[in-house]
Amino acid sequence: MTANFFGRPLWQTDSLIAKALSEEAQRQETQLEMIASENIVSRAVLDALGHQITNKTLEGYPGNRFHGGGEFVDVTEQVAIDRAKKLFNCAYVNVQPHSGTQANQAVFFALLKPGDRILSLGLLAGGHLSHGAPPNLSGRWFDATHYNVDRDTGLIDYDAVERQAKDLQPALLITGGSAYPREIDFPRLRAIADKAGAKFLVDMAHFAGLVAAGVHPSPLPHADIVTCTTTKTMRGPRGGLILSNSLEWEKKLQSAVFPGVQGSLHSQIIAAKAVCLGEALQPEFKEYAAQLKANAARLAKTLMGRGVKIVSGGTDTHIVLLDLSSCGINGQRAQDALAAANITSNKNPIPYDNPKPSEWVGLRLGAGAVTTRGLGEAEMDEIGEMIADLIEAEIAGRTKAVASRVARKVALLCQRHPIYR
Ligand code: DSN
Repeated sequence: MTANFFGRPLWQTDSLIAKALSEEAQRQETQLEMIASENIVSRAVLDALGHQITNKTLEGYPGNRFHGGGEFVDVTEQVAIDRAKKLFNCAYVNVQPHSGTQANQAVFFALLKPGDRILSLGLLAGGHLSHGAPPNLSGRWFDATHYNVDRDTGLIDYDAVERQAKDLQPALLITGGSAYPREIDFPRLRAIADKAGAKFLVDMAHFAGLVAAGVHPSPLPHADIVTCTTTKTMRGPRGGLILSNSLEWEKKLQSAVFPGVQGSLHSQIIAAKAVCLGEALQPEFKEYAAQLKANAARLAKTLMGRGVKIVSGGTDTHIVLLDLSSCGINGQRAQDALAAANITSNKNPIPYDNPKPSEWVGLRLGAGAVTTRGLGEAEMDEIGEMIADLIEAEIAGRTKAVASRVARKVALLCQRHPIYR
């Protein structure tokens, strides 16, 4: 019985799940992944994720655990911490948050009391659910107000943020999110936070990889605390990080993560985070991040050349947010049209959009996964043309014919750029 338990691979023990995993692998191999929060991890990260280190339960921090037998997980966690400090040039790092949302919850637990006022970028303007959106715990437990972007430029309206902060005197000013495609003026927001007596949190979940590679300004010199995920542009395992340039919050943040909002850590994720952070310290990562930015900019340019409206008129990051408001189709229809040709994307609100997801008129694209796959600017031109063709076809009601032609081109691109050979 034991020999079977330890010896039989998944395909022998559970054909239902083995089939779903195999089909998912095939889907990833044969589709162009354009969801901005996705990427493709290295073989080395996958090795760590699938390792028996997952069996280990531990609470606490390296050298100070509640359970025995933690000496090797301690190695992985300390290496992850040291690598993250070096990568982001900061004084404090916690690598245990299970996600970006839990990293944010831990920061709230450390800095705020229930009912405190927070001021963050609104969800429709590209903010994140965990920054005080009404259905999220953060929106129920804190008194959240949101700032917006300028209707014409799509850029954060810093003067309006300053007025709001002055009136509101929030305990915490938050920036960052899921669909803001431009660089954020961190020094300006720091000054606004200081004038209002607020702490300043930057959630760099989406652009952390660009910061790590030095191709995007770092929020660390300006924010009290920075959070991020190790997925997206970091192209690592699912999970979060908390970072700070100062040790002022160390004690509070350590106890906010454990035992504040989490119990035991995810040992296999900590090991995979260490691997991903090690990869991000290599010169190849800088090349990837520079290419990623160039690819996103090229995609935006190609689409605009075809008359597709892009929120803020371009991008400084990996995100390209399409505004379909004048096309007569919504984000869902565009997402479905792209999916018919094996291009994966997601419907998204644009600034000032209808709050109902079924009414959203945005489509969010990201260049992370295709860049990791080895595609460059020439291929981004091709992809931009294909996406514009699909959107035009959807508007004209002839998606089926166009999608089958585009799908053949997508298949060729995917064959030329295989993953996990
Ligand atoms: N916030 C979601 C996104 O950006 O897609 C998940 O990270």
